[in-house]
Amino acid sequence: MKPLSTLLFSLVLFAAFSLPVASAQSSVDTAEKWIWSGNLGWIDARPSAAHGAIIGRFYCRGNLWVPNAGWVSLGTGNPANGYAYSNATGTDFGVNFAGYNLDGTGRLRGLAWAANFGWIVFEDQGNPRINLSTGALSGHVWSANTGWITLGGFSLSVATNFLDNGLDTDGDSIPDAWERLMTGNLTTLGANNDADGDGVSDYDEWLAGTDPTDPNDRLRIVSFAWNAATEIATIKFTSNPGRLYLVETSSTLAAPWVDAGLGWLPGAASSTTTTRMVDIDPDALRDFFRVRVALPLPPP
Ligand SMILES: [Ca+2]
Ligand SMILES: [Ca+2]
Ligand SMILES: [Ca+2]
Ligand SMILES: [Ca+2]
Repeated sequence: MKPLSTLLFSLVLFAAFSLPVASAQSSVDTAEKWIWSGNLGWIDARPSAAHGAIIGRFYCRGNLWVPNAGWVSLGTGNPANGYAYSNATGTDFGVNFAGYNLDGTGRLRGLAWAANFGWIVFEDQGNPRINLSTGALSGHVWSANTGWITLGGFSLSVATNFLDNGLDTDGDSIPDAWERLMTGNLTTLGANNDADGDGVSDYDEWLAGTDPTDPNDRLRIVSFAWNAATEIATIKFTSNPGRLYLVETSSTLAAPWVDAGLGWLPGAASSTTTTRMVDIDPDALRDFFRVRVALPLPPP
C-alpha cells in the first residue's frame, strides 16, 4: 500500500491537470478573451469553446485558464435555488449576474474557484461588470493569494458575445432561472400561458422583463404629452434596466412603423419607467407611437 503522502500528491496532480467537465459553448469572443493579473500574467477566458467561460443572464459557468496556475471555475452551472448561487457552501458557489449599476452596466458578483490558488471574489469595490451594448467586461476581482485581477482595460480585452439564458428543462422557451425566480417552480409559467391575466403572455413578459404574476406590470406607455410650440412629445413607458427599447412612430396605424429617432436605448437604471422626448413631425395630421422591447446580447 502506498504511503498517504504519495496518494495525496497523486490526487493533487490529477486535479491540476484534468480538464473540467465540458458544458455548452463558451460565450466569450474568440479574439477578446484576455484577463490580466500582475502576479499570474494573462488569463484565457476562452481556452476552448467547450471549456471556456459562459457569462449568463442569471449565473455564469465554465472556466478560465491560467497558463501558470491551472483552471478557474466560474460556478457549478447548477445553483441550488435554480437562479443564483448562494455562495454559502462549497457546493453552491459561482459568479452571478446580480442586477445593474447606475450607468446601466450589469453587475457580476460572487465567487470563482481556482484549484491551485483558492477563491476569487467578485465584489463591489472592484465592481466587475458587463457593458450590455458591447458585451465588454471591465472592473477588478480579488484573490487573497494573488491580488487584484483586471477584466479588460489593458492592451487586450475580454468580451462576451451573448448572455446565456441557462437551462430550459421544460421546453417552454422561458429560462428556468426566471421561472424559479418569479414563481418558485416551472409549472406556473408556460409558453402559451398568461398566468396573471393581463393580456401579455408569460413568454412575452419574459422578453419584456415584466412581472408575469402581477397584472399591473406589463410593457405599456404610461403617459404621453406634447408641446405644440416646440413640437416635442414626452413619452413615458414601463421599463427594466435589463432590456432595450425602441420608440417607433407612424402617421397611420397601418403604415410601416419607423424609429422615432432615439434608436435602441436601455431602460432607466433603478426605475420601473423610462421617460424620453421625441420630435413630432410638424406636417403630419397625427402621429402614433409605440414601444418595442428586446433582450440585450441575445443568445445565438
Ligand atoms: Ca422553462
Ligand atoms: Ca414553465
Ligand atoms: Ca401576463
Ligand atoms: Ca404582468
